[in-house]
Amino acid sequence: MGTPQQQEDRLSPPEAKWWVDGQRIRHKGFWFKPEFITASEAIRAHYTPLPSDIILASFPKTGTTWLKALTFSILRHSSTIHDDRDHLDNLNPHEVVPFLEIELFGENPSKDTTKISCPRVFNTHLPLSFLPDTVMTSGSKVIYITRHPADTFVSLWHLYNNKFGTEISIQEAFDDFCKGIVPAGPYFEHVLEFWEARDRDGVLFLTYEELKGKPEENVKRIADFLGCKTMVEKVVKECSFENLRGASKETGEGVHWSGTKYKMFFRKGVVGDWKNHLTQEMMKELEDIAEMKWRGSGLDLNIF
Ligand code: PAP
Repeated sequence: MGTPQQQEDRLSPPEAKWWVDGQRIRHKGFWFKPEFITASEAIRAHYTPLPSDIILASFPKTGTTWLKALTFSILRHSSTIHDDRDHLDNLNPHEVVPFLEIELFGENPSKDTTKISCPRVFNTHLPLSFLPDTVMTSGSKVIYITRHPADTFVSLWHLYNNKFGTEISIQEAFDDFCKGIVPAGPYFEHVLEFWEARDRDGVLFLTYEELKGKPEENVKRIADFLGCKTMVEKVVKECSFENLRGASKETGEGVHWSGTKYKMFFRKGVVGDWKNHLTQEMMKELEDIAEMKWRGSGLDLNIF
């Protein structure tokens, strides 16, 4: 018989090609490039979270870059945690916070992270169930950011159109998003895993929409969670969409490990852009999936 996932995997082969950039494998219910699955196993085997670690977790296109910038800036302008981090004027947020599954354990499966100065700030697109259990018991802090699924999808679709210089059919891309065959997908399960952990000590669950709506209040919330007294207004300004986008233009054609030019991480930065791209039927389909997968959990992200 096996687990429901094993039964499902027997019915449909756990391998797929996603849009334009190659093979994906389903592992424990989530779709990843094979190398990320290997890296996630290395993380579980070799990463020992410290109580001072800060882990920024997210599904792609939900506010990762912004959260990296904010955390970096909060620490830099903190009067309670000594930190001599460089300036975001010169660096893209992706250069200052490494991905656990890429720059660290992706490049070297037995990476020695003990040399990194504390507080160590890491980022991941892995689901909670792929991380070591000790992430939740070591006293380290996990901040999860998420975003309305329709805006997440639209942001992802634009990124891939830009990156590959092609117009991917929005309907086909949307169907894959709904099926969950996107990097780190399915989106709905990814969000649900962290939502279910939201009340645990050391977890902060945050939304892109909250940050856009009340940036000062939410930067303070992050700083309090990290135990920092910081210069809230300065952080908000330094990490504003306009400021980071402007800095990314000045740093030129820098390219992220994924082949994405740094400036592509700053497209529009608004809430509700999905209304310019999705039909009412598409939105209804997302609502139905959310209703089915999140029913009874209390999670709704203002979808209903
Ligand atoms: P990633 O997972 O590839 O790193 P991520 O940073 O999570 O991407 O998401 C990018 C989105 O955040 C983009 O949204 P859009 O396509 O709808 O415009 C990007 O514009 C937005 N974004 C990046 N920085 C900021 C910021 N400082 N303020 C608001 N939105 C931002």
